[in-house]
Amino acid sequence: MTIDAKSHTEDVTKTPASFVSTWPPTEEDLNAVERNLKQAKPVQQAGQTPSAVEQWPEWLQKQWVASQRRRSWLIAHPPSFRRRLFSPGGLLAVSLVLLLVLVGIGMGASLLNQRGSTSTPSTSSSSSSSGGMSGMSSQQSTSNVPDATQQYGNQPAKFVMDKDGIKHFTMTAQQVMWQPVKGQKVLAWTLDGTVPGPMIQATAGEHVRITIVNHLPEATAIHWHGLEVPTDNDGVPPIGMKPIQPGQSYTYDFTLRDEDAGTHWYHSHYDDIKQVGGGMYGAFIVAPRPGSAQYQPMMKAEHADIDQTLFFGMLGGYYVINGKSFPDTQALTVKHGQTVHLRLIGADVQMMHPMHLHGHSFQVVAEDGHLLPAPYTKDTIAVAPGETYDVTFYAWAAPGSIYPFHCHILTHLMNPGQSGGEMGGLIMLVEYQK
Ligand SMILES: [Cu+2]
Repeated sequence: MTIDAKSHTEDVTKTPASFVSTWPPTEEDLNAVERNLKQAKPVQQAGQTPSAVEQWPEWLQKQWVASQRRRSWLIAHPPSFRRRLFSPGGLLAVSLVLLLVLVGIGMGASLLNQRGSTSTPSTSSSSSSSGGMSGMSSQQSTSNVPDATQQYGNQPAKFVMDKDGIKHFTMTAQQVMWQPVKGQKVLAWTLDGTVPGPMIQATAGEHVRITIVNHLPEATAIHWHGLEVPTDNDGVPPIGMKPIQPGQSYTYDFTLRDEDAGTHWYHSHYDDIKQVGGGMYGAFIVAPRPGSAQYQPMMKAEHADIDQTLFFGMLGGYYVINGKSFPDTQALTVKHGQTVHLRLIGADVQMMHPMHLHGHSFQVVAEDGHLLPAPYTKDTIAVAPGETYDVTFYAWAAPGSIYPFHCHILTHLMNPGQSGGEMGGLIMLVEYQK
């Protein structure tokens, strides 16, 4: 308190005045001071501020003025008014007014909610621009964002062979308007214009270069999730690299180790909630090197007639498998007697998705790309953000059979604007050819 007093004292005292009993002075102290002043110097009552008060430290004078103002308010609002206000009748009147106001606010809010939940996402306005975390990212006008030219992602990543014989991939970070379901466009943050981005396929032991060209309106960086690369290639600015600014490009350069064989992925590691939640990820599949310790076991465990990569996440308020919501998710077409290898990847920024396959059990053969010493059998597997699972199953059923593969958090089986009776979100169908 003395520090406080000092900082406010300009010219008079640096210590508490003797006429106050507590420090800082209470209202009672100030009243007592005022009474003393009245008794001692009646002449000065006519003045605005008694001269004794003028000699006080400035902060004490302010308190005195404040107490004077409070007193004049009390005079303007006599006790009878307050007594009426706090009488049973007065309280009843006040509570009635409050009740009416609250009911009014509640009705307004529920009207707004209704409007929000029944409207479908706008096809071109900023309301569709909030990415997977609606409300968390800043709004952006999407009028200049081009429509996606491809309907599906997971296409093989393009590469050239550099003069030194090294495989060199190039991907362009760009925004597109993407349709999770036909007719509904959402703003997507992509690599090469698709959700998921291109699939990088390489073999352990290979040296790769990957150039990211940034055509986004903000900086970015790509992280190689699950690969044991040097820190300056890990893609988490400011560690090891600076963010790739709009208009700039950056080339990652690393060698895949034998231990990197398996199902991995890449994703943005800059403004991640917006960029990963907006679709900026893709598969990084590393085949085992022939002759390595991983080769025989992996080829045996993951051998299948069908090899499919599935990303689970959210995009612009939609629950998506490979960027699409049911009924627009791509069906998995199988023939009776085939074996199927699914690479499941958790690309959601906050939720895990327990994926359940109807009519079949599957073998979990690898987790986070690494082969399990002993596969285990399940029909539901929770894919948490960041995880990958390799599962295989035998297509035993009769030609023409159809089985759903879906998230078992049932609120994830709806698209914005759908009611409980409709199906959407994280469902895809396994369809047997006839
Ligand atoms: Cu889910």
